[in-house]
Amino acid sequence: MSDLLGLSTLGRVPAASRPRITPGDAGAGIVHLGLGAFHRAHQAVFTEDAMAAAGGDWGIIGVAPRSVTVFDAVRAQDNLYSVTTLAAEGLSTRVIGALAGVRHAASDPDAVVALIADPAIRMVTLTVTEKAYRLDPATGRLLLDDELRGDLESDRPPRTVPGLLIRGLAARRRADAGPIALVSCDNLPANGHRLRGLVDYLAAATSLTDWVAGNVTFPGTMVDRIVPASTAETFAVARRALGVRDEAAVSGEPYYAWVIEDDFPAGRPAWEKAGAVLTGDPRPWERLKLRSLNGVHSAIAYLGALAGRETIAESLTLPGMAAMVRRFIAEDIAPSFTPPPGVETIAYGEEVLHRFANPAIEYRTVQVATDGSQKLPQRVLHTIIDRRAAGATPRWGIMVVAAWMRYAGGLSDDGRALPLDDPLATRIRARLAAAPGTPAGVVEALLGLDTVFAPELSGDDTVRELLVEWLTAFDKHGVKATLAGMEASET
Ligand code: CS2
Repeated sequence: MSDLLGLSTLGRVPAASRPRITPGDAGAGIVHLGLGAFHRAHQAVFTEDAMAAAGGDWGIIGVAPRSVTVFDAVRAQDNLYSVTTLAAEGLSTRVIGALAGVRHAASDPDAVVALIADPAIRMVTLTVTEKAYRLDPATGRLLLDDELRGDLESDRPPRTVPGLLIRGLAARRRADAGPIALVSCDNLPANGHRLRGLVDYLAAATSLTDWVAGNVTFPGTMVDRIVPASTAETFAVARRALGVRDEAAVSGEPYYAWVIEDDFPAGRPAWEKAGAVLTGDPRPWERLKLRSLNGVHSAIAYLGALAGRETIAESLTLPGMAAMVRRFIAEDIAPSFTPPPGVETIAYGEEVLHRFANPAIEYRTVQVATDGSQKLPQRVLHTIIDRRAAGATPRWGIMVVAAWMRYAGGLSDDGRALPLDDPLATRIRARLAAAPGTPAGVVEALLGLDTVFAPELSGDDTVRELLVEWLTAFDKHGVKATLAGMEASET
C-alpha cells in the first residue's frame, strides 16, 4: 500500500487535516505561474478557504516555470500537498486541495499558452520573484535581453515569463476567450502597475494594444507570510502529522495577509471570506510592507550573515541588532512615507520583529540575501532616496547598503564563504575584482551598478561618505562588534 499523500490515501489523514473542499470538485479558473513554497502557503490557502466558504470554479493550475522537483512531487500526489503552521506554541498541518493541476513551462510552454487562452481561466496570478519580470530594478523599465527578444520575434516556444504571458494573451484574443486579470503577487513596488507597464510594452510590439486595453486588468496586491524553504524537517513534521509522506510539504508562520485591488473583469474567488482585504488602492500597503518588513528582513539578513548567523531569528539576538533595526524603522523608514489609514509604522515594525523572532521559523539569512540587486531598490534604496530628498541623512538604511556591499565580497567576518546568488553576480564580481579592495574602492565599484543605484544615490556625496564610513567600521571591527558598539554607546 502506498504511503504517499494522494487521493487514495487521503482517508488515512486525520479528518481535521483534510482539505476544506473536495479535491477535484472545483473546475480550474486560475493559472498560477510560480509553484514555489510561498504560493502554496499563501494564495492557494486563501483560495481554498474562499471556495470552502462561497464555492466557485476557482481551482488553480500551478505552473512551475523551470524547476521540475515540485511539479513532479505535486503531480505524483494528485495535486495535494500540506501546509504546516509554525506557531511558537505548537504546530498544525492541513492538506490543501486547491490545486486542480500542474504544468511545467520549461518542457511544455505551449500547454501554458493554451491555458491562458482557455475561457474557463479567468485570471493568471504570479509569484515568479523580482528578476523574472526583467525590469530594471532602479527605474522599473523593461530590460529587453536576447531571450525575451527571441520570445517576441520568433515562433519558438516562449522561454521567459513575459514571453509566456504575451503569447498567452495573443492566443486568448484569437480564441475570443474573454477578459482576464493578470495578478502580480511578487514583492515589487506597485506590482500591478509594473506588470501592466511590462505587458503594455510587449503588446505594442505585437499589435495587441487595443485588445489588452479592453480585456486585461492588472490588480495590484500586497502579499505577506513568512514561508521558509522546506527542509528535511518540514517533510518529517508533515509525515508525523498526516500519517503519510508529503514530498511537496511547506510550512509558514501563523500570520498571513493579502491586500488585493478589486479589479477582476471576469470574477474572482470570495477571498474576503478567507480574510483577504479587497481595496481600491493597495499601494500604501505595499510600500509599508516592502520598506518595513522586507527592508528590515534584508537588513537582518546581510548583517546577520556577515556576523556568522544562520537564521533571521538567531541574528536578531546579536547584541545591538534589535536596537539598530528599531532605529532604522523609527528614524529612516517611518518618516519616509504615509502609512495606510489607521496603521502606525513603528507599531507595525514591532509586530514584524516579533514575527521574525518566532523560534519555530528557521528562515536562513542567505535565503533572504539572494537577489539583492533586485530587492534592495524597493526595500531600502527608496527609503534612502525619500529621506535624502527631505534633507535627512538615513544612517541605518545606508548601513544596510554597506552590509550588502560587504556581503557581495563573498566572505563573512570569520572568513566563511557567503553565496552571491544574484542575477548580476557576474557584473558584481567583475566590478569588485577591478577595483581596489579598500572601502572607497568597493563603494565606487558597486555604486556604478546603474540598474541598482539611481543617479540621485550614486551622485550623492553624503551617501557615498557614509557607505565608506560603515565599510571601514566593518573592516576594522567586524559587523558583530559594530552592532554591539552601537548598543553600548546607547546606554
Ligand atoms: C523575504 C520574503 O526572502 C525574502 O526576501 O524577505 O520572502 C518575506 O519572507 C515575505 O515577503 C514575507 O511576506
